[in-house]
Amino acid sequence: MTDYSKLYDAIVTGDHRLAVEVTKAALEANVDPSELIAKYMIPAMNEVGNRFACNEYFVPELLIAARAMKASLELITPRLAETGAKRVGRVVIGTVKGDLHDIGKNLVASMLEGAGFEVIDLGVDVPAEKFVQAAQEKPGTIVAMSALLTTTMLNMKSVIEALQQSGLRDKVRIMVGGAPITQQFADQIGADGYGENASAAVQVARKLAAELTQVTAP
Ligand code: B1M
Repeated sequence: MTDYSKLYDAIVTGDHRLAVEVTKAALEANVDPSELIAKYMIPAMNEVGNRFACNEYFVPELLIAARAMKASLELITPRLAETGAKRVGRVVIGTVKGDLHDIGKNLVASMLEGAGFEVIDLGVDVPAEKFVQAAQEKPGTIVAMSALLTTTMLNMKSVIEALQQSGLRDKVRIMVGGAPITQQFADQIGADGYGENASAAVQVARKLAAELTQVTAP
């Protein structure tokens, strides 16, 4: 693959115009969009996070880097969702209450759509009741939660408890993910699956959708 490292630089420096320009050029050259994400875009956001952690970057820099990342993803995600795969299940996805990070969640949502899932995106800062309501309206759903903060990851547990209290726990499958989440944490809070990244999330969702088919089979 041609070197598109300018995309990395554009995101780290928050240059959204350059990010769009390089992304367009790469897509015109038929570069695999997943490779652009894995090779340049996620490493760029990690670098931004590192610079933030050592006080080299502050919130404004995070915001302009996120704007560049999103500008590029806007061009890429239609390609991810364009596979024409047949419907394999339904996912209700959201970033949990108190948490505004949505880049990873959006990426997971697009990859799931590309894999044939119907995706209902509840957005960010989603309270437990909203997940419950969506699960009520759409039985046989995978409830997918994202969290990026150690302070908000525990809200995933609240959602699981709320689903239990509403009598819906057995009718859905629950998957979790996000930078601070681990398999151990997922097991601790009683989730059914954990995805380390967007492609792992698709594998987990496929497995959970197959389980749901058995649960809802006559
Ligand atoms: Co925030 N932030 N941020 N931030 N931010 C982090 C998460 C942080 C690690 C930075 C750092 O300190 N190094 C840190 C958290 C520390 C902690 O909790 N221990 C942090 C902080 C502290 C904060 C604020 C508190 C800063 C402040 O205000 N002082 C604040 C909190 C706001 C809030 O949410 N209430 C804040 C704000 C922001 C912005 C709004 C400025 C911006 C977000 C913009 C947006 O999303 N629209 C932002 C950003 C950009 C980041 C970093 C730099 C990048 C996040 C990102 O988009 N990564 C981040 C540092 C980092 O992660 N290295 C950081 C790229 C994305 C593709 O990866 O989201 O991990 P990620 O998603 C991955 C996987 O995790 C997984 O798949 C994705 C694709 O591979 N995945 C799932 C995600 N969800 C999944 C769900 C699944 C399965 C897999 O199943 C359901």
